[in-house]
Amino acid sequence: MIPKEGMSEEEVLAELEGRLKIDLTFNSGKILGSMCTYPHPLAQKIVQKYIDRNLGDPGLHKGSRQIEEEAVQMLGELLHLKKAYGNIVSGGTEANILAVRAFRNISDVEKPELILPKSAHFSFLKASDLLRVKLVWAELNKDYSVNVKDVENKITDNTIGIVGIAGTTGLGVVDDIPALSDIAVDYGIPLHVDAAFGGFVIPFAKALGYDLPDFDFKLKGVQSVTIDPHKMGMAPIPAGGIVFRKKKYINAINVLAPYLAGGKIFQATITGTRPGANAIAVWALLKHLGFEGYKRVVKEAMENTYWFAEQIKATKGVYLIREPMLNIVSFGAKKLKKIEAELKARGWGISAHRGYIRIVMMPHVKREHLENFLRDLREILKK
Ligand code: 0PR
Repeated sequence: MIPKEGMSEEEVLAELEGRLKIDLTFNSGKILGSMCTYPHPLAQKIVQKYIDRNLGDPGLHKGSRQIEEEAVQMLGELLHLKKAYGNIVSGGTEANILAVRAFRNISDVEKPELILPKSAHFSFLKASDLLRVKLVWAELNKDYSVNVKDVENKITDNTIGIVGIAGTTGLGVVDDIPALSDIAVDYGIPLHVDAAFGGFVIPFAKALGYDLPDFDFKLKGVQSVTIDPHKMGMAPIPAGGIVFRKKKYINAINVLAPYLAGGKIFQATITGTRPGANAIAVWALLKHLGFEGYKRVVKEAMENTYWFAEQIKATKGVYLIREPMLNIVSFGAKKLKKIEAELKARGWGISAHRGYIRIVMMPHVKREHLENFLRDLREILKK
């Protein structure tokens, strides 16, 4: 209820402090199943400072718009693209919707179809519903990567695009993007790579010597990539990234906003009014951490991953779903629902809805948190 007379600032803050106690926080060490993390301190400062910037009206905030462009450009460079087109958006969902929208709009197909792995994130269901694009699901191999042969078999005259995933939501699997790219080139169909999670992991893991397939614009068939700063990029929510190889994709989704401060401007994003502060924070983190800074973050995450995977293998009653490729470890168990409930009762922030429990080694996840978790898990398994 809205009070007739407003409460004092202290009262409001005190009430919120009490009410929000039930939220889990990233620095409690209890959130192990999330793809978000505590935003980097520099990003927090920036959001506070530039909280009023609106990228929906870039004529007012010209500097913010330039910074957004540079952030997109840096994401492009990270993904081996010299000139990038795209936006810092609200998240992976919006980025994926924009890619499907661009692919649909440049095609002249009447009954558009999109081929995507069965492991794809549910954001594509939203894209399909909004855009009236039929989803054609490709089978997975035993290792949970997409079956490329099946993708090829499912291509028809109605195919407007193919999706590959670089870091699946459940298992962190990187599909065989080079093979998907070859098919995309052969058939003249654009390939979208959903690297919402993996985009801020794979380039650094590769530099650390981890053996991972190419997944980005190095591959000719790749026309767009989703890469989310608000996941492993440590940016505050909302901060997603969509990068296109060519301007024609942006042109295909641009909408004219004729009366704004900047004169006739175009918006390709779903959202109109949108936070400049978050895009500025992405720019700032890329500049501040640099390639080596992110590499250090990924190094710790990958080391925790392999250590934790070994611990799971050595624990009776649970089993690894597959060897980790990125910093995600998922494990199964016989009485999974019961184990999940008991872990949750002990305050662990995990989820187990796909037949396994997923642990994501985000930057806030430290070795001691994993040790505490394992202690609880082993106790529960002994019961
Ligand atoms: N693509 C992939 C591969 C994803 O994993 C996700 C989200 C998306 C797209 C969509 O991104 P947005 O949620 O930014 O729109 N994956 C996480 C998941 O579903 C999202 C998440 C994040 C869930 C934090 C829980 C959480 O605590 O698991």
